[in-house]
Amino acid sequence: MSEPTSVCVVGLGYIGLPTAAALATQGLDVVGVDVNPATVKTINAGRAPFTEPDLAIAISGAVSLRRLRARETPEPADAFILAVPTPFLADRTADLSCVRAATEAIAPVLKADDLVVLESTSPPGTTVQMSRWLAELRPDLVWPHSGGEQSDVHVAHCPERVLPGRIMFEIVTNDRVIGGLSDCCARRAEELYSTFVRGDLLLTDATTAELVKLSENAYRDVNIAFANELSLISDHLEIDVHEVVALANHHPRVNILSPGPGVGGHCIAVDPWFIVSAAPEAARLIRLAREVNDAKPGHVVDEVAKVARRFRKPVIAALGLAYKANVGDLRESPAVQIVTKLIEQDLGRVLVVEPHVSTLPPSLTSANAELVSLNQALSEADVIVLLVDHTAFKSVKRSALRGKAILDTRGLWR
Ligand code: SAJ
Repeated sequence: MSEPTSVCVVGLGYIGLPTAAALATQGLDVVGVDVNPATVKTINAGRAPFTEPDLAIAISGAVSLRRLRARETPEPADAFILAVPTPFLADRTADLSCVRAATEAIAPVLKADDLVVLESTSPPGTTVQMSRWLAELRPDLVWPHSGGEQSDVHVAHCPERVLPGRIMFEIVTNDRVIGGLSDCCARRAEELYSTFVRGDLLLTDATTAELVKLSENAYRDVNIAFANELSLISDHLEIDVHEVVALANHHPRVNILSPGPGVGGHCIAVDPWFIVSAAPEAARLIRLAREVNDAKPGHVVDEVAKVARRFRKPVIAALGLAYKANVGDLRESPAVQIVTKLIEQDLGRVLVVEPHVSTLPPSLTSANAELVSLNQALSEADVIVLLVDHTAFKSVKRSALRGKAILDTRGLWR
């Protein structure tokens, strides 16, 4: 057994690329693989294909030192990390087609003593499934789901847990859970991650690691659902939920999260469903939390419509489109859903302010939403609905809001 010196990272998105950069920064020889030729070209030019603090500088350094190169197909390496998307299907079960495609891509270049780590957030049992798929493709090698400690190739799950906006910091400092298909698999993965992680590496089995990751996001979802349910109750009672939460949080053992317009992003709004589909009868609270959070954008639209009816031809300004504060990521964003529904309801002209993007997504452009500056929105709007607590919105002067109907879904202007 020897420490890995070369790593092939499959999937160069929000997790794979920072991981590749972190490994390369520690002096490992890293090849990153992505099916998107534009991503490969951008990285090989020393640039980052998306915005994340400190990523661009890490990529440019790693590429210029020839520690990191991007390719469209995998190359032989000591270790393989799969960081591909695992979205959900229409029935809310996991779509594992990218994991399957990644296993098919790496299978031809695998050899005895290699390590394969699945980082993608996955339903319980996926790492074993991945090992079975690899065994079908490479029957010449012994795999740990059947060969145990004696396997030729080592297979483990090491779920990512970094927070967008802090990825480059957390990827190094967070503790990591490593689930091996055997003890030996877990220890081999530990060796790989110890090259760049300064947090603790906690070893377990693969299915436990899979459920740990899903539980982390479901825990947050359930707690946000509690806050969002309180906001519905407070609206009903015509009191300010943000004041309720702030005052309740003065209790030494209470820490309610922040209510908002809904839960977005590609993790917290998705992962709890993997638990629900693994144990539908048992996962009652987790399912209900998802339903509460998914219903929140509709409630915000109803509230805006109520207020807009006070004006003859209202101009409605939506502040923020991103799924959360200070990022430009619009994936699964409740703000996008809300703006789309406001336009569909034809309540009036809809202005959108999103300082973190330069263009609106095509669905909103074709629906006639207008991307405007904060100043234009503040001067033209009758109704202002604050959807994202971007720092840029915090400093809006109270005088600029005078005379307008305000719906502050995040409590930023309390
Ligand atoms: N939100 C609220 N109220 C809150 C906190 C969040 O409404 O009090 C909303 C946000 O506005 C956003 C959504 O929830 O729409 C999710 O935001 P987030 O900051 O809670 O989480 P993500 O999706 O950016 O990242 C999460 C993190 N998981 C946990 O904190 C348990 C991150 O550590 C994971 O690595 C990431 O999911 C992932 O990739 O799984």
